[in-house]
Amino acid sequence: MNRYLAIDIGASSGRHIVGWREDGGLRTKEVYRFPNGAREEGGHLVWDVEALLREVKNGIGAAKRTFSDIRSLSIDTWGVDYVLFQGDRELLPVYAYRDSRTEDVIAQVHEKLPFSELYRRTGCQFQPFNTIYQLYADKVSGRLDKATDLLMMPEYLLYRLCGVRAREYTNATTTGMVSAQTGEFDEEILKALGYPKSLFPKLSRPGTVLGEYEGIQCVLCATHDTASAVEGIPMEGNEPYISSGTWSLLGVKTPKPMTDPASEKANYSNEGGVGYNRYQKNIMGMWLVNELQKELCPDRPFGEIVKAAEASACQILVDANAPEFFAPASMKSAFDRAAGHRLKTEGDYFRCAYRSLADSYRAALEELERNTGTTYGRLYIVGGGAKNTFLNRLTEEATGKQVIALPIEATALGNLKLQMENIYKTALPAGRG
Ligand code: LFR
Repeated sequence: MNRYLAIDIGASSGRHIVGWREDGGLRTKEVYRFPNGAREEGGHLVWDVEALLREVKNGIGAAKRTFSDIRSLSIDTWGVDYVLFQGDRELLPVYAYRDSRTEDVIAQVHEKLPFSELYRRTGCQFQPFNTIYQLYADKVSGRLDKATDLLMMPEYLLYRLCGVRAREYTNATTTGMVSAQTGEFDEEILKALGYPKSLFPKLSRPGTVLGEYEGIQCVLCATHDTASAVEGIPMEGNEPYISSGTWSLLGVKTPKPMTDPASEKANYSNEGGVGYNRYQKNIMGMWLVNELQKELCPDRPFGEIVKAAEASACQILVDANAPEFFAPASMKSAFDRAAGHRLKTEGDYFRCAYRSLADSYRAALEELERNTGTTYGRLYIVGGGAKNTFLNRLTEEATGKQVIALPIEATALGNLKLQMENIYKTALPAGRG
């Protein structure tokens, strides 16, 4: 039997899922799961990449103990974050995207390249944490001068397994520096911002076989987790989707990037897919709920939280995408401020969060339909958030669409799909070791 291992790491947890073909279908088994999160160090939010690598290896060990016939593996993670090498192997501290270090440099980037120009070139939505801004903070602080190489998070983890440094297309499109026309890094952008060209070589496509770790082939999947999620949705026709996790990514597949002024105004992104474009938008997602839970009732199971939200009569809606929710010291206070007064019960906070999310899905879908000129009947929801039947009902009511909530690990499925389709290709010499 040929089995394949998907390692899917999100900002708050990671999982190892083994998949194989059986009886004409795809069977999967989760073999390992671990928590993830940024921690504070020297006044910054950082990722502990060595700890992540240990977890990646622990999970591979668990997979091998469960199955002796694993043919290949791949890793996907959240987008935008990267490691900088200093010298051959040493890393500079690895910052997490919720760190505030880009605040002061965004205006400087836009002075050199106005956002409209960037959007026209890349189609990448404005997010204060896009790699393009993080790198400018590195430039200003002198870190970029010290950098000998750059890899995005999943590329780094794969490199540590198989010794091959590759740059993968779907995740590169989250940097805000990939040309919507050519699908490669935009040299004019690099030049205008003074980023060394040597850090941004040619991109590899999902499906490239890189090398080997303990007898298992290491493959590039669509290494941006959302790209893998979209690839993993068993969809009939082409309908909008929400990949619902820490973020809710709402979008639709389009043949090509759409970089017109209406898309820019709606702040829709164009991110790389496997043979298509993802026209999509970041919505704050379960981050709101998870942060409220941490603060209000860390020990309460989610089932009870949802029940309390259902029982509440709170009718307040807030703008779920307001920057105040991005990294507040207290999520509870952020809700109080947005509501204009203190909410009364725990249930009120969660109801407000869920209803506000559903309302932001409605608004984003309206923009999507207007900009694509297409009316859709259905909305697919995948990821952890798809299990929340209360939120699914609110979403159906708010959007008027038929919600098809699939409680599947779509990201892992997409990751596995690319491996299964490409494992028989010969290994490519994909870069420096
Ligand atoms: C989802 C995701 C989003 C990206 C955000 C930050 O996990 O990858 O697509 O905008 O994380 O990287």
